[in-house]
Amino acid sequence: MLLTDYFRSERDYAWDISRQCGVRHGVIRLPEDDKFDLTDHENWKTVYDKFIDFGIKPVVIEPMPNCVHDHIKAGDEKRDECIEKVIKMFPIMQKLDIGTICFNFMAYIGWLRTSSDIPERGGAVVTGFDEKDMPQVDASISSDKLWENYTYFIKAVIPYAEKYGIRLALHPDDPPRKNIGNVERILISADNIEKAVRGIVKSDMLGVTMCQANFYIMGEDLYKVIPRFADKIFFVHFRNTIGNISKFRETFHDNGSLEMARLMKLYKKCGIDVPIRVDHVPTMLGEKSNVAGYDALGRLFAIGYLKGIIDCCEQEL
Ligand SMILES: [Mn+2]
Repeated sequence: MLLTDYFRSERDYAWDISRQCGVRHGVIRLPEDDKFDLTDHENWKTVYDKFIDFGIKPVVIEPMPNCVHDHIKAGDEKRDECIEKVIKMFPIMQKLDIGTICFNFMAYIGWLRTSSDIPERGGAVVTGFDEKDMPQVDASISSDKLWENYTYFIKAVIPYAEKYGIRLALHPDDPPRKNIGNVERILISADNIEKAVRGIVKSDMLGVTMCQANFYIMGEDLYKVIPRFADKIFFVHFRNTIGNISKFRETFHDNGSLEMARLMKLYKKCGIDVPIRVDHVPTMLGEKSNVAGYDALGRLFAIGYLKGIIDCCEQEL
């Protein structure tokens, strides 16, 4: 497994935490201001060089930038020009040797939690979801329309992903519920994800981000799902959780329902050797939360824990 971490494009405290923990490869979020042109190599190079100078080699783009992806998911009048922009990202990524992009297909609402101050071990706090507290949503889209928009997008971009050798790693919906109000969701079961990555086009460039906790919350058996998608897992979100589709919360990486070391052994047994990063960490004592789930101290523990498990699985006696 290739140890990575998630980096915003402007240097912050988390950059130093990761670098000091020994992370050398980055999952990077591209700048979201209007000045950044997704289709311009020089714009990318400026961001890329900042990471290289810091000692981090970018290997994954996450997420697909919302400025283009939102229109593609909604299938609105800007969809085609946005797809053109996505296609123009691929040769730039190839030149910079960034081989993977993580994308989702949740329209209008991204990952959703209903609270961010649930007590975890020793007074740390985590985010969680409870269907009783589901927010009101103004937007509306049907699952049929989403499948149609997904199919349109995949058919348009896969030939170029193949031409430039870019792997598209589809992230499951979070939470993987049938709907949030009138916004339906489609990537909510292993069968639906199978259909999305094998049933529409056949391509070695189309696969899955194995966000472990989401598959668990779907009610899937990870010990079946990971082998089933072995050839399609392009990227792993190493995440733990407690609960079910109605009510769940994040945990410290060693304190949830998923058996993290066993899962790592399973990836190895299945020959899965891809970028991996920790996901959704607790906010710890004294930390002012910048983005709940993505604070620095929780990552410090999570990265060390992940690194230890990787070493333990890779070093033979
Ligand atoms: Mn995830």
